[in-house]
Amino acid sequence: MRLSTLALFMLTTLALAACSGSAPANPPPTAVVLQPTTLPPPPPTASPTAPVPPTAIPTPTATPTSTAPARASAVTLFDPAKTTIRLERTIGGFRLPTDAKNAGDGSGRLFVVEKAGVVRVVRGELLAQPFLDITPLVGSSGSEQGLLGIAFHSQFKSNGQFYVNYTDRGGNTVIARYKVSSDPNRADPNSAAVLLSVKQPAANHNGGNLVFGPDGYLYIGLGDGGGAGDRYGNSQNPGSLLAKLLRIDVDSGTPYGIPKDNPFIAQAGYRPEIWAWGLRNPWRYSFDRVSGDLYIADVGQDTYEEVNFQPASSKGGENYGWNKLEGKHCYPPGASCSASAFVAPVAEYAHGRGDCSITGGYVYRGKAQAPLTGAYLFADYCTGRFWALSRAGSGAWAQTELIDSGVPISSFGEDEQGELYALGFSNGALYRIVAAAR
Ligand SMILES: [Ca+2]
Repeated sequence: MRLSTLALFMLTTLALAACSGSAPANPPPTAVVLQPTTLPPPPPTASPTAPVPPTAIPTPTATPTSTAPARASAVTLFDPAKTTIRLERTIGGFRLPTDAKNAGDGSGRLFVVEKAGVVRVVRGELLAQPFLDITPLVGSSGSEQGLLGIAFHSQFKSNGQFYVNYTDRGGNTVIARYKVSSDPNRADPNSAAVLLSVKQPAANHNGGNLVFGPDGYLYIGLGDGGGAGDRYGNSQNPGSLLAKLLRIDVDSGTPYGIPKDNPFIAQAGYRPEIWAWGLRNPWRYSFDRVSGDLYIADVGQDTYEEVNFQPASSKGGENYGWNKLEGKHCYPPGASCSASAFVAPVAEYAHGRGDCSITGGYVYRGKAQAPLTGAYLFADYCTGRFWALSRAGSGAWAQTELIDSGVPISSFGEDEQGELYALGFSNGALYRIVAAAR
C-alpha cells in the first residue's frame, strides 16, 4: 500500500488530494504567528475608491485558429538547463491552507483559504481579521474535505462578488457566491447565495478549485466522487457532474447560466455544464494569463500523476481518459484500452519515490523572476518535489525536476503581478517562488 510512503514525511493525515487518504486532519496550530515578511506592500493607489488601474491580467484576445505552441506574446525564457527555483518563506501561521488567489482589484492583496472554513487576507502582512469565516457551514473532517477554493469575479472591484467551493456538513460540494462588505477586508457573511450543490458519494476526490477563465466563465473542477478506481462510475458518465470540469456563466440565469458555446449543450444524455471530462480529481488547474492556455493537473490513482493541456483555441469537450487511462497508460494496469479515444496528458510522473498526488500550479508570467517566464510549475503533495513544464519552438514538451523541497504543497498562488507562491499545508507557510541558477 503506497500510503506507507507517506510516513517519511509524517503526512499520515494529509493525503489532501490523493486517492485514498481518509484519516482525520491534523489539529491546526494553536496560534497565528505573524512574521516579518518580504511581500511587496500594496500599491499606494489601492484605496477602495481609487479608479481601477490597469491590471496584469490580459483581456481575452481573438481566438487562435490552431494549436500552435504559443502565440508570439507567450514568450518563453525559461531554460531548464540553467534555471531552477528556491522557496522563500514569507508568512507563516496559516491553518491548513488550501488555496491562495488574488482579487484582481489592484489592491495587491492575496487571499489565503484555510481548510476549516476561513479566508485570510495578506496585504504585505497577514491581517488578523479574517475576510470570511464560514466554519459552521463547512464539513472538514475528511482529509480532502473543507473550504477548498476561492475565485474573484473579474468585476470584483465594482460588484464585490467572489465564489467559494467547500464541502458542507453533509459531505457534499457547494459552490456559493458571497459579496464583500463595506469593509474591503471583510466579506458579508449574510450575502451567501448557493449556485450549485453536488452530492458526493465518498469523502475524497471533491475537486475543489474555482477559476474564472479569460472568457469570464467560472470553471469548476469536480473529482470522480471518491473511493478508488472510480467505483461509482462517474468519470465516463456524461450524465454526472462528477469527474468533470464544468463551465458556467455566473452573470446570467438562475442560479447560473450555461454558456451557449459549451460543447455538450445540445447533446442528449450530457450535462450542459460540462466543459471537459474523464478527470479523476482535478485538484488544481489554471489558465496561462498571457496565452489563455489551460493546464489541468489531475491526481492519479496508484501509479501516475498527470498534467493535461488544453490550448486556448479549444472548443471544449476533451475526454481526458480516466478511468480507462491513468496518465498515458491503460487502467487498470494490464488492461487494454483505446488510448486514441482520449486526450493524453502532456506530462506525467510515476509514483515510487514517495510522490503521491499532483498539485498543479501556474505558468510564470511575472516580472521579478524573469528566468522562469513561460514555465508551468507544479509539485507533488507528498514529497514537495517541484517540476517545470516548458515547450520548445518545435512544440515538444520538456519536463524538468527543479527541487525536492520536502514541503507538502497543497496549492500554488498567483498575485496580481503574476508572482507565484506555494502553500505548505501542515506547516501553514506561504512561500514565494524565486528563480535560482543551476
Ligand atoms: Ca487522464
